[in-house]
Amino acid sequence: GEEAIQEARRRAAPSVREFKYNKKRVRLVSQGSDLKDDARCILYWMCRDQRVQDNWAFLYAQRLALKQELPLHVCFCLVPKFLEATIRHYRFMLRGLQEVAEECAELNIPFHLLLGYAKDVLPTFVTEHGVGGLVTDFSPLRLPRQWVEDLRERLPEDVPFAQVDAHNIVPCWIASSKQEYSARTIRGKIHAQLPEFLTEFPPIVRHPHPPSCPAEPIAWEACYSSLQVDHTVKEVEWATPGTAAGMAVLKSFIAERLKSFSTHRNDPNKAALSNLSPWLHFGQVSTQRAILEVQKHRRSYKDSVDAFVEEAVVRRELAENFCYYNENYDSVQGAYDWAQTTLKVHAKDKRPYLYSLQELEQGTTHDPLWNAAQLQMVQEGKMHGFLRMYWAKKILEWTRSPEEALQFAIYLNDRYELDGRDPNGYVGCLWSICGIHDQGWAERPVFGKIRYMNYAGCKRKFDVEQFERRYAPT
Ligand code: FO1
Repeated sequence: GEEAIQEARRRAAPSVREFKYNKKRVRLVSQGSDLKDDARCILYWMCRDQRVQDNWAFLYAQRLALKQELPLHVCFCLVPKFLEATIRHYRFMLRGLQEVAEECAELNIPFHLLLGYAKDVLPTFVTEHGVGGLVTDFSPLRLPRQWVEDLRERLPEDVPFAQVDAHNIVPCWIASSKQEYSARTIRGKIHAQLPEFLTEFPPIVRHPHPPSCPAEPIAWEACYSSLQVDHTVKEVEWATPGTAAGMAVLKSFIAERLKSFSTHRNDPNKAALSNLSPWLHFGQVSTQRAILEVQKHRRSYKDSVDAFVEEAVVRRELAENFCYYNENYDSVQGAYDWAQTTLKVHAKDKRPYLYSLQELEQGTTHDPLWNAAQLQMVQEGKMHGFLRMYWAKKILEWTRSPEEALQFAIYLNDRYELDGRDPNGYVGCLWSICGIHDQGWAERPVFGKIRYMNYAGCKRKFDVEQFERRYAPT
């Protein structure tokens, strides 16, 4: 069956020893010294890419360890809070990490769950374990970039520290060296580099050099008491955390939904989406793996495969590019001049409705479609992609200013969506409210030249009432 095929593929894939690793995926955070001959292990600080297989950062760390004939350790630094994340997100993440820890144990690689920020816990860990090389993964967001920078400043000077973009297919800093204007300007750059980077992964192998000390057992339930997060936003039932469950969703997407992706992905009543974003956000499933698997069906479903590559690669990597090169990625100042100007011109326009954050959060506006979308997000932790645009644009229309609209949209997205707190989320909100990566449209009240969407337009596209019936207030 499928497992035997997977196993055969793993055996056929070149091993990490003989594999020619593309060093463009790697950059040095700090040089270290060549004289580190007292090294006792290599450490992968896992952060964004929370999986064992299909992970270029993990592979780079194992490769270093094999070359130097050293044990390999993996750690994760659990921070007490992260943006608007709630217990919904932490449980999803920690259950996934539990699977990572089990898989690491089978591979002779100790996994350490460290409580606190990297800068506070890793310098001691590095010294005590004799870490001779540190590898981490990459996120373009402000906070994780600060974590890396803070650690660099406190790390013993002789320890080389490398960063690998394990999330993107084309590494973010290679895809483009500047902020791209739109999908049109980045698409060609991404596609030109796919043959080089969209390659099969070698497997992480059972590590031949045993650790000098075994990993201390992890008290998974106890670590929840270190968190300072809201416990009222509950876990969702439909999304089982972890790589195995995420890979099963990928499989069901290919078997059941891929065929209608090109035709029905904008219909919130149809099951046509991959639904992978929670697992992709936490790195439990690699986007590159998803693309490699989906592309095998290009002969049967060419339009769907192309549409999926456009969304999962081009649009996603455009979002990474925006956050990486624009320090105002989550504020109106991040928008183009034309958009900031047009929003200012219309700042005093009368809003047809004005809602407070609480009214929005509870889904008690006059618009049953908007309320249903909001409830879908609150109850299921995932709003349909098409409705995300409508949802955010109405927040612009119904709040006092674009600044307030963006603040509310990001707050709600980060608090309820399993895939919130992600470049895609910020870019989605800025696209809807501030016209980022979009063009100017016919001028109208409140929106100015920002693209407008309305209820009547939705009605033309899908059965709005069917969707509204699905999400009644509880
Ligand atoms: N990464 C960590 O290294 N430690 C954490 O404690 C942590 C919590 C966390 C909570 C919610 C969430 O959405 C992501 C979280 N991440 C955490 C992952 C990661 O830092 C981010 O997903 C990326 O940096 C986003 O690009």
